[in-house]
Amino acid sequence: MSDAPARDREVVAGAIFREGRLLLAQRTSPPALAGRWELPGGKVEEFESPQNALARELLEELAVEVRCGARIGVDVPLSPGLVLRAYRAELVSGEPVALDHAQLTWVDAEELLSMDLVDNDRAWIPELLAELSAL
Ligand code: DCP
Repeated sequence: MSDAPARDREVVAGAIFREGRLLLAQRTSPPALAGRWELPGGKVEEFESPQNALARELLEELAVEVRCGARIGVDVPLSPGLVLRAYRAELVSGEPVALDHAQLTWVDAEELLSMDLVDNDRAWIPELLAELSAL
């Protein structure tokens, strides 16, 4: 038995920047989130690192190989014991296609502000805008 506190399970989301734009993906489910836009990602599995989980999820969802980079923005609590975190993701190979989403789009800073982002991801808008403005 360990007295160490249980660590939060993590949902990872990837911020892929290219040529001054950020990749957003439109959700198909659940009904409450369908049609809204997010940074693509998913749940880290047991015994998996967040970095490997991000690479796995983006391969499954977008058919691309990415290298996981630095964290971006705040932790977003989803439920007790579950936290959502964004990471920069560098495209290594492949062109993103929507295998799991309704569609994909590349947005600049102005477009990001006009998108119907899922509420959780709105927490990262300041850092995403700062990055897009610097590109
Ligand atoms: N989520 C979010 N913003 C993101 C990515 C995920 O708010 N950029 C939320 C939506 C869900 C939870 O995180 O409440 C898990 O996301 P997914 O359903 O996309 O992840 P999985 O597909 O791994 O989960 P499951 O297989 O359980 O559906």
